[in-house]
Amino acid sequence: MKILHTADLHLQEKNPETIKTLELILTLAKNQNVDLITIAGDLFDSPQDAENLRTRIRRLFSNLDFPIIAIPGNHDERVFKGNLDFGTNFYALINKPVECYTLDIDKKVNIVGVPFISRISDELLIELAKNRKTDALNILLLHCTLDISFSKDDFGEQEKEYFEIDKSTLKALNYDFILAGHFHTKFDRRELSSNCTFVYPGSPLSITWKEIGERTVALLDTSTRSLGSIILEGSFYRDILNVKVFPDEESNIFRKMEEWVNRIESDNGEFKIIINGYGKMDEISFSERLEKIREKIEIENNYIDVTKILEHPLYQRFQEEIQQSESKIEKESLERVIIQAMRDVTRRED
Ligand SMILES: [Mn+2]
Repeated sequence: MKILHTADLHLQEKNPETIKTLELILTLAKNQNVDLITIAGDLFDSPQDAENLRTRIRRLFSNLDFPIIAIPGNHDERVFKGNLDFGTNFYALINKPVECYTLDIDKKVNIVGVPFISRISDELLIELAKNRKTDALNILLLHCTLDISFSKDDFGEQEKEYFEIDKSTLKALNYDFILAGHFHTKFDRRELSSNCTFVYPGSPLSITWKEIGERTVALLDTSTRSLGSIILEGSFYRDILNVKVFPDEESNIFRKMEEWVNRIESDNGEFKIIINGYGKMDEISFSERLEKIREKIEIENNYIDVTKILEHPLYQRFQEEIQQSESKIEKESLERVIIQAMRDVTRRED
């Protein structure tokens, strides 16, 4: 059985890209012939969005060849209660502490969903152990913060503390796959043990400037136990190119920026180049050459012409010393430090 797994769509009435992303996911699911879609929380950005979008979503989630099952996350905790109709193929696992789901086509796959919960409890752990089936492939759906060294920024908003759970607790539950949500940044797969795989699919579109790069969903084939990511073509994403200029590297840097812009030109998103560093090219010529790129893209230009410093006798003496160094990286970083130091000194002299 094939499962397309996603989370954190954050459907928002005021952001049409979120609805478009859902349509792209449904199309991809059809093309991949999946048997099931799982959504591990935050399908909706807020209860108000769920209320306003429900009839549109009902049309999208009906007349499909596969079911869609979802658990509530911290953004849509209560929205599925009260017999509301989100479509004939849609089913939310809302019974606490856990709710099980099996598909007619494959009773050997046991899916256990954990609806919104703010912190781990003994009751939950007992129920998770109880609902694991010994003669089936066990899949856990979870909206959680795994105790791996992510930064707060990797999750939606400032909510790292939401339902924290550690790897050893999860591993001990002995589920084959943990299909998770809440971590937006990117697809992240970890082997918790030789037969327990944890995956964050990454949010399928960029919601803020924290979700950078092409967006993905996860695809699990239960018969081969293979789990990978697929790029969700056409989905809105943001990307940043950071470049560091260095004397004599100016043309290479321009080539790099132009190639990057050409590559993303047809993509759906917002893109930014951030330029730092120093060079010999004068700043006006540098900016003029940037204008051609800037027509298409936002550029933050912090470039500094340091010709004067490079010609300074003190710098040239440093240069001779530095040339002794074998490694190019070391040379460059030393030169950067010296250029910066000399800028500080000469600014003070002015
Ligand atoms: Mn989220």
